[in-house]
Amino acid sequence: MNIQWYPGHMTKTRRQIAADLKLVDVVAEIIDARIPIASRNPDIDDLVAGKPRIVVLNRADQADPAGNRLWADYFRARGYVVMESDAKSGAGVARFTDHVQEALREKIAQWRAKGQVGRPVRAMIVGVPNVGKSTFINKIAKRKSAKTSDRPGVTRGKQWVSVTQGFELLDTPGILWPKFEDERIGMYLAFTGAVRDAIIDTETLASHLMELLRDRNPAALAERYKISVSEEMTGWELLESAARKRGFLISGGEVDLERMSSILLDEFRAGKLGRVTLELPEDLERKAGGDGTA
Ligand SMILES: Nc1nc2c(ncn2[C@@H]2O[C@H](COP(=O)(O)OP(=O)(O)OP(=O)(O)O)[C@@H](O)[C@H]2O)c(=O)[nH]1
Ligand SMILES: [Mg+2]
Repeated sequence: MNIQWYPGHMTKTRRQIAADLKLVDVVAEIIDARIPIASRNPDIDDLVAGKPRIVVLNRADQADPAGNRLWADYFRARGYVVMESDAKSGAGVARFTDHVQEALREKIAQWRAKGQVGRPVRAMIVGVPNVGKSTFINKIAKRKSAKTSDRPGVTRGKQWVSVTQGFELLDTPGILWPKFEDERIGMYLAFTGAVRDAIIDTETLASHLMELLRDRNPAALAERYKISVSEEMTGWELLESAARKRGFLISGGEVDLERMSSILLDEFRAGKLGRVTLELPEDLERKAGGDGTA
């Protein structure tokens, strides 16, 4: 399976982000708490070189709470200011302002020393498509300034949103990178809806998701589809079993795997399969030999 999705406008966005960096004091990287590895742009360090950074584990409501804690510790241990949020309900977002202050502590002291009191603070919000950047900004600003929707590629251009006088946020369109170094990354981004479905074979994608859910949250899977789930079952077997249970049949007694696949993906995205963290820090260590930068 080869997933690539790098439309032309993303090249433009990267250029725009690089150009706008000089206008901001801090960069908040919004990542999906269910897939903190896959939803992190591997080029981000180069792209935002030297700016103070905040890592926001968004969609924390859809991820496993224990997973959220592990990831927060992981990023904190690497020197990032970290927060968890559910931008949809607004839980956790109010702490953003404090985190900005924390990330800018040295800067603010320098400004003060130079007599620059009341200097405005500007934060750039970056992340993959559909992770919740615009929703996060709207919740902080307490009004619907930025357009949001449950599909990737909604924000098309940059937009400044003023939170209070002297505190502004810059919304940016979601970006991906030209090449996924590992095919799993494209797949994980497709599970969560960061890349469009149309570019991937739905059944293959769903069978992989079934296997992950089998390993990470078998109880939720069994409960949702009223099927028995065991370690030896393949993703295809699980899909077939769920399709039968739901009565998705096509002529000749065959099961309609395509229909079941779309439903599984929709239900996963809608949070109906429980809170699940698909990637854990230990996956990185296994893969990268422990340096955590894969
Ligand atoms: N459950 C849950 N849903 C969220 C959260 N944050 C955003 N959403 C939903 O995710 C969808 C996408 O949100 P957007 O704010 O448009 O995402 P975006 O990152 O701005 O997307 P692009 O502009 O396309 O890059 C919307 O339907 C939001 O309601 C969250 O923390 N939890
Ligand atoms: Mg947006």
